[in-house]
Amino acid sequence: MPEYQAAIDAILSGRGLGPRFRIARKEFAVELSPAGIPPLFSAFVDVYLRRALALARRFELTADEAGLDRTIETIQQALAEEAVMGLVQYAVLLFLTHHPEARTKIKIKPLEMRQPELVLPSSPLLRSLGAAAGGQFPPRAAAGAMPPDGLSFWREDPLINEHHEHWHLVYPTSLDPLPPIGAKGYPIGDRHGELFFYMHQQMLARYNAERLALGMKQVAPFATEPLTEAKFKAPIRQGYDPGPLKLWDGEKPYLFSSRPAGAAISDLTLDESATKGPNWPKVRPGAKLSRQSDFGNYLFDAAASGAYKLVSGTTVTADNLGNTTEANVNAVDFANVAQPANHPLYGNFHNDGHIHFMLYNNVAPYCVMAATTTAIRDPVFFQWHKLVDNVYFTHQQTLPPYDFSKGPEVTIRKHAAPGGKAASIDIILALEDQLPASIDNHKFGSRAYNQKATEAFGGAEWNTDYSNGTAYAQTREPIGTTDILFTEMKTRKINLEQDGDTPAHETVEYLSHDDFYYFIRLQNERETEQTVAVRIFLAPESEVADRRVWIEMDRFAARLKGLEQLVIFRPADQSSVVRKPALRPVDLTDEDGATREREAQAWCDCGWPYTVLLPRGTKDGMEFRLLVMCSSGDDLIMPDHPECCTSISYCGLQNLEYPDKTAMGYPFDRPFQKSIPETMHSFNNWASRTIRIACRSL
Ligand SMILES: [Cu+2]
Repeated sequence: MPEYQAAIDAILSGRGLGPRFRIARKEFAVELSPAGIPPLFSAFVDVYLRRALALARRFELTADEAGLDRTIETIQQALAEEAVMGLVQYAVLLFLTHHPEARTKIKIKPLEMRQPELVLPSSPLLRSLGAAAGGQFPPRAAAGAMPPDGLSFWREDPLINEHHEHWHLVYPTSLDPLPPIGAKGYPIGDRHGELFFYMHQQMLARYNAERLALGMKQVAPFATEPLTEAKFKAPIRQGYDPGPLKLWDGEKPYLFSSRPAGAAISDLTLDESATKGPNWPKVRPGAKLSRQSDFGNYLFDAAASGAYKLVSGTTVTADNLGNTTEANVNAVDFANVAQPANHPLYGNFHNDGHIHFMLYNNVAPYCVMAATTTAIRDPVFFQWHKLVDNVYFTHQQTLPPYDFSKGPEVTIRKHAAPGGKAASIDIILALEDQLPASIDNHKFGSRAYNQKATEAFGGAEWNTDYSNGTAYAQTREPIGTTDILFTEMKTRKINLEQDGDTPAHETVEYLSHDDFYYFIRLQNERETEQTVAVRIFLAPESEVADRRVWIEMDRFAARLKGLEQLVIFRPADQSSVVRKPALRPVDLTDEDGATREREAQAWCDCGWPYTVLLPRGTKDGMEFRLLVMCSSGDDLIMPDHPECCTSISYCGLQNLEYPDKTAMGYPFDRPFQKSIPETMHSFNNWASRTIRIACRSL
């Protein structure tokens, strides 16, 4: 087993493979001439992805028939044959993500250990911190976003980038006729298209919370409707220079190009077929920006009208619209032809966008938008995805509002607070250091402890307001509560490839937060038992009326006995959006990065990093609205074996249906009958509370 791991580590990192694969670090500084660079794999390019998926399938068959030893040989052989840099590595990642046996025996190392050169900050440490601290931006940095905006700490967070990489591995843009769910091969995940939209929408909501904290507006879409060629060709105000970032794949280092401020994208004219790459104008349906803008308009038409006018007989759903926008095998115009320029009617809008940005001037090497591991570093990623999200939003706006009056008969108490804010005595927060290490000799984290802790807020204390104060367990241990959550900027070292005996590392800054816990009080108004789906969301207080800013924080099922007054104790690290096990700073600072938490791997390793569960907030505390709403327990059916991963929000369940029957983003997935603030106040099964998030290190 360790041999497999070493072999795979070497393949995925280029390390330890002998001189052929080793490039002295100093050579990284030499920019290779474009002609000397082989084409780079991009998961946004269907000809490549199709090949990677086929290769992953070959590895899977080999593993099943001849074992993992033979699979490693097959991988080595593929490496020797493949001209496109990184393609075999991507196939290996797909194989390791999806193959049951390989997944338990071989770990995919964290991105920053696998490809440390790929997570380097674009500009030296603390530039973005300095920006936020002074409330003004530092002098033009040597690299990074141009002009700098103080958000590189977030866009360049190694774990957020790894999340994005990993999500696209779990939900690859499948391009071939698919085996049914549960069968071998790489079936498209259940509700893939809808999840594609939703996961990226949530990234935007989180990005916008960071922007608002810095006094910026929400991110603007790359272009507005109606889309035109001229709008697509307009200069892009903000550029991006990846700085020292480089990709090490096989034999050569790969330096990403930068995209200067004010540059524009253009029709794709580059023909890389001489280096075994694509002839871009031939293979991309949206190679011409006039086509790309048409495709976008057709998608908006479909979203607004509910019908695909170019394809008869299919009604628009969030799922098929997501598939068609991405675009993948379940796109409504997928022709199932083995030619690269598939999707003749609605184009390959989202993927072609990535290609236009990675090759904005038709000169290789590519910009960071080429790779799922690096794309979100570039501010234009969010502008592009805001446009993609506008397609989703346009569809959602056509849906009839929900009738929330039929919600489950549970009560969460709340009241209005001055200035349009909200309070709720049933949404209680506690920080780690406010919780006793043990209660009545029961250790923190034990079932008995949880039981005792919840007793402090129930029974005779049911009506007491613990928004911010101290409750007492029946054995008198104090439990503090809070109305403010804390974040912090921290640093850690990334170990780079060594040059001879000299260890090399780079310090990265990253956002983290204090551990926190929810105590949620729910009153069952029914005399009979019922199960409810508890949904927790967070939004910047100033924007609560905008349904697009709500960030999903958690989603779980709770069972209430008849007329029960239930207190739920819920640690934030159990969140359904978070990748498990939750990684804390202590798990990230280890010199070789090999803590038990980091090595653990299952389907659960898909999800949002725990360190960035909370937006950073501001020095003095930025106001946010925390919402708890209960919907019918019939919607959220989690499999009941304990091994089963609960990181369902962005990942669903492997080879199973997505476990929540409601639309993704529910209840924010469509217009509201009344305003959102009014709705939150109107129903017993909804409550919200204004809290603050303060960053200690600003
Ligand atoms: Cu993506």
